[in-house]
Formats: sequence, structure tokens, C-alpha cells
Amino acid sequence: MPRVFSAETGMRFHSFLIAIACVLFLGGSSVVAQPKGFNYDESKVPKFELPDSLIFDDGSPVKSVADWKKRRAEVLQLFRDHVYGNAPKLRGGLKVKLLSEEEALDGLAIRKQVRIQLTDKPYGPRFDLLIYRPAAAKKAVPAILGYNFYGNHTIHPDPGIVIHQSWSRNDKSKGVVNNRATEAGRGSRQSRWAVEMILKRGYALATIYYGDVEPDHKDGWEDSTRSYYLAPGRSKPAPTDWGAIGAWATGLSRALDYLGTDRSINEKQVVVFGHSRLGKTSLWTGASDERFAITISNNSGCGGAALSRRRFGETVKRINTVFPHWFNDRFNRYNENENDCPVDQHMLVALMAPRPVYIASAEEDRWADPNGEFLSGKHADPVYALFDKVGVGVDKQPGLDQPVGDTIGYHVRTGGHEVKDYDWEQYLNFADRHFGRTPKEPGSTKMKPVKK
Ligand code: GTR
Repeated sequence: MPRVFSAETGMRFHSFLIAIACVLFLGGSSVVAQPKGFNYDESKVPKFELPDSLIFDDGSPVKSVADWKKRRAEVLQLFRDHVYGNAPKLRGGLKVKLLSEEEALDGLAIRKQVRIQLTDKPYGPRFDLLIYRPAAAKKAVPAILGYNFYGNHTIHPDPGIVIHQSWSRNDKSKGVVNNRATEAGRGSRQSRWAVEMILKRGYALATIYYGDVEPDHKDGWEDSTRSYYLAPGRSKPAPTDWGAIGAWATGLSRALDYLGTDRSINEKQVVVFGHSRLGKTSLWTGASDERFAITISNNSGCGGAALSRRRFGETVKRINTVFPHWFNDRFNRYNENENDCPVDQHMLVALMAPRPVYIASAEEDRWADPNGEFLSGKHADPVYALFDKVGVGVDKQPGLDQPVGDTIGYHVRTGGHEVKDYDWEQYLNFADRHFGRTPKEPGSTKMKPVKK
């Protein structure tokens, strides 16, 4: 049953077993680097045929941008019905409480923190949005928005960051004890967040603890918007209702609603970023909310940028078994049966067109199928070509640390499942190029769109 929300929603203790399970599958460490019993051999990838983004459900071809607009709606609905679920419209307007706004990071930034409700009630699910913007900015700046795994206070040791009260996955190295975040976690994830670099490049950075929006375990929906928005008479989400990724995507859209009201941010230049499960989330967010200017997927793997039909590394069956709450229930139909799914992940990338999207892999992150992530980008190219744009523009996965692509950026970095400064450098270069902040890189305009 949906639980009744209290002022301190999300503070319920969950069973020991759930906590252990979550520790085992913790976000983004090498714990899941290369589980045994899965295929990591390119020669053993099964033969498959990808569904065609440019053929309507009734079999007729997509020939123009106008056709694509209709086809896009079909593809988006297929992803809602078969993968991520249908999200309801949030009720009520934007409800925001300013927590603080002051100079921070030795004068480099203004740190603003706001608390945003996800329902039309003063209680219930809510999240804290932390925004650093360059203190020196004279006009509205572009922004990068993304979730973090362990709390806003983990991205930087800055003592002024509010520590969340909601459920956290136990992890002493991140300062989480008894499912509560503590002071000890401050800055524990700073290596993944190039805060100073981002600010010095003239971008704002906005982040949210994803567990504020929905705690990441199978019963987490009871503490999230998903229980609040259950259809009348239902005691749990329907098979085509949103999963946790859908709920997290809605949180990012609500954050963008807020950024649109903040005059120091250029709402037309908001980049949605995410790593791993949160990279799956950033892709679904960029696909379902076209207000996001650029989408970045860092090592998102299965259910993110990787093609499911390849069954390389993590599979649909495995992800649905270990994380039954991320997708909708119907996605289970495609366990060991990927070919029956009416979509594959290249179509998710295509949903961004003509907006820029960046896909990043890591060499050792074979669980996430680096080549499968590249191929999703490559097979989205024909949709970009309709707009006379070059997507990735190359046929083969490039070598290590060699970024490629025009409107679809791609690189495979040396090293493992992580977010490194190298990744941030590429994302900022890519965003600069598309936001016209630097002259176009040589070569990028010479590429020819890939027609079918
Ligand atoms: C793993 C999961 C991946 C990836 C990762 C993460 O356990 O199998 O799909 O999302 O977690 O989020 O770090």
C-alpha cells in the first residue's frame, strides 16, 4: 500500500537484506566490473536485426523531418510502454523553498540551495537542488544538471552544503551509517565532480541526491512520487507505469522547471548528465523532455546507451532480476527475448535528434558493453541525417581516448566504470562547440550526414 507521507518522508528504515543488496550493487564502483557467466567476447555476440527508427509501426517509411516528428511520438510511446513506463503529469505548480544563497569556494562560486516539492502538498516527496554558478558571470550561464549517488554534500567538501535526510545506501566510505548520511561523507565523491573545472569554464553545476526523489531499492517507490501518483484503486504501479528511472527523470524535469525561473541560468542551455544507472536516467530524461539542450550518458550500459540485442556484458534479464524497480514490469517480457522488443537503445539516442548527445564508455567497463554503446550512437545517425546533421559520423568504435562525432559525441576512455576529469573535459568541449562558445572544431563541419 502507498504509505502516508510525513514531513520527513523517506526516513523509514528498510530491512537489513535490502541494505545488503544495495551495498552489493552500489552505484558506480568496480564491484560489478565484470560479473562471471556473461558474454564478454565480441565473436559470441548473437546475430540480430535492429528495429528501424525510420519505419512507422504501419510499415511506411519516414522520409522527412515532418514524418520523423510523428514517428518520434510513436518511438517515445514504445519506450514508455515497453521499457521505462508512463509517467503521470505532476500536479500543482512549482513549490520551492530557498534554503540559502551565498558566496562559496573561496569566491569562485555562488552556492544556492533550494528545496523543491514533487507533489501539490507541502509534505511528501521533495528534493534539495544544489546549484553552484560562477561568481564572475555577468549574464545567464549554461548549466549542467545531474544526479549524484550519495548526496549533494559528497560532491565537494564545501561545509555549506545541506546534508539530506532521506534514506541512503549504507557505505562507511561515503559516511552513511544506519541508512543516514553524515558529515563524514562530505567530499567523499569529489573525484567524480570536476566542480572547479566546470565553474572556471563558465558553466553552472546543479545536482540532486537521487534518493531524495526515489530511494534506490525495490520498495523505494512507496517513498516516492510513484506511490503518490498511483491510479485510484491500485496498490502498486501497473505493468506499463513508470519505474524508478521514470521517477528520477521526472525529478530532473522538475529541476529544469526551477532552473527556468532562475535568471542567472540560461534555461535554453541546460545539459542533463548522468553516470551509470543515472546515465540511463539522463538518456531517458533527454528523450522524454525536449527542453534539455544536450544529453550526456557516462558509462550507462544496459538499459542506457548499450544495444540490448547484443547481450554483451549485462543483459536485460539480469538487470530486470537484480533491479526489478528500475524499468516498468513489461520490460520483463524481453528477458532472454530482446529481439521481440519493438525498440532497442539506438532509438533512444535517436529521440534526442536533432539535439546533441554525448555517449562515453570506459575500456574496462565491459559490463556496460562499450562497443554496444558506440553502436547505439552510430545507428542513430540516419535520424540525424534527416536534419542534415552528422551524428557520430564514423563506422568503427574509435581507439582509446580519441573523442569522435559531431552532433553525437563518443569516446572510450582508458580505465574503468568512473567519471574522470578527462570525461568532463570532453563534455565541456562538446557543449562549448554546440553552444557556440568556441569556434567549431576543424573537421566537424566537413562530415557528411549518413543517409540510410
Ligand atoms: C550495476 C548495474 C549497471 C549500472 C551500475 C551502476 O550494478 O548492473 O546497470 O547501472 O550498477 O549504476 O553503477
